[in-house]
Amino acid sequence: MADTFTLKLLLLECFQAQELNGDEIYIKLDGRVIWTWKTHHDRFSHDTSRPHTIDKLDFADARKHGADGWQDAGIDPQAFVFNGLSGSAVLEVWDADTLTRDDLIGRAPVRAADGGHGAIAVVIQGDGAYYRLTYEVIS
Ligand SMILES: [Ca+2]
Repeated sequence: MADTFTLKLLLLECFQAQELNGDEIYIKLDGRVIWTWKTHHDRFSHDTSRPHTIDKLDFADARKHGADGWQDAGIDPQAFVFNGLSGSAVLEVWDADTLTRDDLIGRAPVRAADGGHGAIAVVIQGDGAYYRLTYEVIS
């Protein structure tokens, strides 16, 4: 089949959180939530001195980085490998808010043509937040 590809999520890094207590991040692929802070109780922040905050989530090696260094993230790397995508896909990084509408921090379009380029890192930036999402496309 032409133009089908596999997306492998590798890493999400926070360089500037939007909120003081850390961002309640969730990630969507084509509108479907594929990872959420709700399940893992980790907020993202550049300042990991705050409780339950991480600045890196390594999907490929199932580990997260916080004040105590790298730790087991309790995830299955295979859950972040998406086979049989066709045409193009969109990754979105959101911050959940209790009292106001959730914020879309940014999005990354993923295409079959990205295949074979190794790890691709995109800046996810918006609403004062600055993240980097790294993934690989295999086509
Ligand atoms: Ca929030």
